[in-house]
Parts: sequence; structure tokens; C-alpha cells
Amino acid sequence: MKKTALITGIIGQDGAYLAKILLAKGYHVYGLMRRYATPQFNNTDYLGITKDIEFVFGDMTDESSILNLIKSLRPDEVYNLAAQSFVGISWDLPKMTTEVNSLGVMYMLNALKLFSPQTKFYQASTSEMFGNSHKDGLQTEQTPFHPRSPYAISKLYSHWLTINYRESYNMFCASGILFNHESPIRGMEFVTRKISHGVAQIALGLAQEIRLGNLDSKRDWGFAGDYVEAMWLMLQQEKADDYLISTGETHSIRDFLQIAFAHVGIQDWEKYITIDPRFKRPAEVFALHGKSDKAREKLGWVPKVKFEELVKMMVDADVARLKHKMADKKYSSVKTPVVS
Ligand code: NAP
Ligand code: G4F
Repeated sequence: MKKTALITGIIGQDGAYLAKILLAKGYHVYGLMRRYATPQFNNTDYLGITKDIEFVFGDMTDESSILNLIKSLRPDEVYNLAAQSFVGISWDLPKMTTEVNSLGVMYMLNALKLFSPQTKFYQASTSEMFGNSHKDGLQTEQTPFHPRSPYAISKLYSHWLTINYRESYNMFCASGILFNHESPIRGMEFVTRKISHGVAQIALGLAQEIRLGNLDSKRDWGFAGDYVEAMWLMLQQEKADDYLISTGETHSIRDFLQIAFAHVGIQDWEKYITIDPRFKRPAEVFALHGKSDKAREKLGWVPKVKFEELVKMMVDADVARLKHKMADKKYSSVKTPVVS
């Protein structure tokens, strides 16, 4: 019998990469998505897997939809990736962010407790929960949390609730504290994709500038394709636990810009950047740098894609996509959204 997995957030970045590896491992994959008048499957199409997923409709904010899905599917594994995942907009949408990221997880855990307590559950926790907290510049599973945005606060609730269900009901509830991970299908509003897309536009003569906020932030950026493997490994262990997932390298946004521009032959990148205060945040997380020794030792997980390779991969993918659209005469420039 095929193992079954339900992935929430299936049409997001991680949902698509995770579905790809689970399908390759022989799973039957259910993908929870919201109802749209015009559904878009760009990410699963990009990875060539749309036809292999069984899509199911639901919404993390609608408890009855979660209860009914769990009652009818009773999957072997649930990967809860659905979220309002953009930190910048969480100051403008704090209620919605909390409803999806906190209450949605409570609905899911409760549904599992009632109808499928044997299901193994993965919660997508985040390095944002640390805020600016660190020891000697590094974050580990022991670093105290100090969330700095409505997003991070909403995720801290669901992180602790996941632990609480494990401790209260002896359910298999694991949580991955993942540091930033990117890919060619990263959402356009995140800084890495904004840069790779902007650089591709500039290289092809379609734009003259990229408008950004704080260039001095540092992130421990990895490749999403590597990180979803860690999610799966967490659910294959005998006991549920929490694991920090990172590359162990940290870079500034300036480093990302320099490599991305150099890759298309531009050295004097500063002249293409406009600092726009609208993209600065009310409270910033200045530097994230994770120590993932526990995951490396217990899960045998190691990230494969290095930072420079990741930047080049993203720029190449955006250049290729834009060239394709231009050849098809379907190009229309994407205006920078006015959110931080
Ligand atoms: P993403 O691309 O933004 O995907 C999030 C998904 O959640 C989207 O498919 C979205 O669908 C879905 N979603 C939002 N609200 C929903 C609702 N009410 N009901 C059902 N689905 C809903 O995010 P990602 O980068 O793949 O991240 C996956 C998860 O990992 C998120 O929980 C994120 O917070 C967490 N995380 C990400 C990173 C990272 O660096 N990528 C690091 C740490 C943790 P719609 O298209 O319908 O909005
Ligand atoms: O790319 P970002 O928006 O990612 P952020 O805030 O680190 O959050 C991402 O990673 C988290 C894990 O640590 C996830 F939980 C979360 O869901 C998401 O995937 O911003 C990165 C940095 C920030 O310091 C931001 O202030 O880039 C800075 N930045 C500077 N200019 C910008 C911009 N960020 C965005 N999005 N847009 C800018 O123009």
C-alpha cells in the first residue's frame, strides 16, 4: 500500500518541492489548496508534477474544512506548510496572519487528535521566532525566542502548540525551525526573488532599477529543494522532535546583489539600487545564522546547494523565463508591490 501524505500550502514554494520528493518516494500526495476563481499551478507546473497530485479544497481558517478532510483522508503524514508567510505584510494583516498561522494549526492538531491520532505531523516553524536573539552570533534549538513581527509571533504560538500536542497526547508532532530557503519558485515579494527577477529584467533591458529596503540584513539562505528533504526525514524518526535547519553560512543582501549582478556581467550594481523606505520594517531581524548540528547528527541531513550556486540558479531561471515570455510576446513588467 502506498503511504499517503497531506501537504497544506501545496501551491507554495515548499509545498511544490516537498510534493516532488514525496512522489518520487512513492507516496500518494494530497495537496490542500484554497478555492480560486482562477487557480494557478505555476509552481507545481514548474516542477512538472501538477498531474500527479490529488488536490483537495480547504482553508486553514475554516475549521470544518480541516475536520472533514482529516476525517475522510486519515493520511499517514501531514506536512503543515500553509501560512501567510510574508513577514513584511504581517504588520498590515495581523489578524489574517494569526488566523492562518496560529488558529489554523490549532484546528489541524485538534482534527488529528479527534480523527487520526496516529498521523505523523510536521509543523513549518521558522528562524524568525528567534528575532535578534543569539549566542556568539549563532542560533541553536536552545536559543531563546524573541519574535519581532506579527508573523513571528503567530508562528511561535503554533510551534509551542505542536510541542504541547506531542507532550499532552503523545502524538507524533515534529517541528522544523527552518532558516530562509529560496529557489526559482520563491514568491516574488521575498528579497532574493525580487533581486533575481530585478537583475534579470535589468540584464534584458526591461527595467532600470530595483527598489529595496535594508541592505545590511543578513540571512542564512539555503535551497528549498534541500530543506524539504529535512522535513521528510523528521517524520521518519522513531520519536518526534524539533530540529533547526540551516546552512551555517550567513550573507548580507549586499552579497546577494553583488553575486546576482556579476552573474549577468554587471559589476557596478549600486547604481541600479534605490533605497525605498517603504520596504523597511517597523522592527527588523538583523542577522540569522543557524547551527544545525542536531539535524546533521540525528537525521543525517546536509544541505547540498551552496549560496553562490543558489543565487546563480535563481538569476538563470528568471532570465530564461523572461526570455521565453518575450519570445511569446507575453511579457508584462511586474510592478514592485508597495509592502515592506
Ligand atoms: P509560500 O510560498 O508563501 O506558501 C504558503 C502556502 O500557504 C501557499 O500555497 C498559500 O496558498 C497557502 N495558504 C495561505 N493561507 C492559506 C489558508 N488560509 N488556507 C490554506 N492554504 C493557505 O511559503 P513557503 O516559502 O513555501 O513556506 C512554507 C511554510 O514554511 C510556511 O508556513 C512558512 O511560513 C514556513 N517557512 C518558510 C521559510 C522560507 O524561507 N521559505 C522559512 C521558515 C518557515 P495561497 O496561494 O492560497 O495563498
Ligand atoms: O526575503 P524576506 O522578506 O524574508 P524574511 O523576512 O527573512 O522571511 C522569510 O524567511 C523566514 C525564515 O527566517 C520565513 F519564516 C518567512 O516565511 C520568509 O520566508 O526579507 C529578508 C530580509 C529582511 O531583513 C528584509 O528587511 O531582507 C530585507 N529586505 C530589504 N529590502 C527586504 C527588502 N525584504 C523584502 N521582502 N523586500 C525588500 O525590498
